[in-house]
Amino acid sequence: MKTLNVGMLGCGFMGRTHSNAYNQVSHFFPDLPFKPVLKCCYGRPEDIETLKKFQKAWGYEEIETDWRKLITRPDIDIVDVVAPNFLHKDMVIEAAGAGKMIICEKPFAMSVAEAEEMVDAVEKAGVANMVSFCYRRNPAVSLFKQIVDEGRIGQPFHYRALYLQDYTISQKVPAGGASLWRLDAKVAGSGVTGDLLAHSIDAAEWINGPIKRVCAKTEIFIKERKNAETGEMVPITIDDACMFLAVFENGSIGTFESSRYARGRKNFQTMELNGEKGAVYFNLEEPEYIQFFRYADPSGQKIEDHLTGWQKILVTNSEHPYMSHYWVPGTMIGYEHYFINQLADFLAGISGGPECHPDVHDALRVQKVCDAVIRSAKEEKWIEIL
Ligand code: SOE
Repeated sequence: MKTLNVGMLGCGFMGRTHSNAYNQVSHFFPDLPFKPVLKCCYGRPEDIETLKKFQKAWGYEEIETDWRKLITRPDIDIVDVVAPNFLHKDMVIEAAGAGKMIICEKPFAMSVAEAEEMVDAVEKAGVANMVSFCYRRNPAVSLFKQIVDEGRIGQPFHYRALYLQDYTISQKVPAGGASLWRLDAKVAGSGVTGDLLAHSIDAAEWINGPIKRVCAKTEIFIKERKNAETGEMVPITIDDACMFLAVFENGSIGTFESSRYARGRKNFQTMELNGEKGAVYFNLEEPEYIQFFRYADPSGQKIEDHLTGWQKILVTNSEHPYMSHYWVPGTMIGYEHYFINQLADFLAGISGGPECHPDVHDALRVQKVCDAVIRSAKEEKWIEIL
């Protein structure tokens, strides 16, 4: 087994999910020819105590408070970008320039212009890359895609996605700072559109093909918050909620809704596709199930009769995506395994296996839809995705 040294750029929530994946991947995917080594992790000098705790918790050999130094170290093979969004562009471009393999968290960039620069740099460098849209690697979501690819839905008519949370309802929640940078437009780029709908858009385009045009409405419910670092009241400019209509290239139409004000919803993500021959539904609150309605078989022969209903399929059998790598049928895996699965796909890709997606090109597509959504809401009109 060849070792691959990882440089982790960030030590927050995503730093933890990615570090866990590097530690676990060889246990569950022992046939991969690579073994990741957690070589060095980066955090800001002002976060040194957090960084040291992070190092200890996940087993990094070293720490670094200058990310540029970490990227240019000759012993680093993979640069993993899990820092706040505004840093992605420079980190990815410098990592590409240094010839490193790149894994980058979503949203890939703050804008299409940034994403295009990043794609150019990665293309020029010809380095292996993956953008982390982790929900694709939930086995039930992968099975959703498989059902569609097997022709079991037929002509698609409706795609419907929700992504709802409720953690910003209180006026007392501050903006900015280490844990709430997602509310600060300069750091996050956008609100729920880049943070949550990017996941829904990635899944939708993966499953149902490219989105052609969108028409959106966004809202900011609390217009001012205290900045966590300065204590001053600051205007809030990121979208707290966003709804948009979409037209797909395959002729189907979609609705997407996201909010951080959906009381009772913590990380509620659903997707449904209704077609001529069948329909599929996924709900992240029951992450090991997929629901499937069969009207006709792939040849078009009608199956529906007086006993037909929605089938609730427990996606834990060894023939289901990824599940042969885990426990026995009927036992569950969790959120952290989506990151292990995506890392396994990345490592398989660099070992001559199937090309790993989503890559920077797929992420640029998602960024184009996100930017069009924000623009559509601002200009109150339909926007074409070019
Ligand atoms: C916070 O809103 C967050 O952690 C997102 O940044 C993730 O992408 C999402 O999957 C869970 O919620």
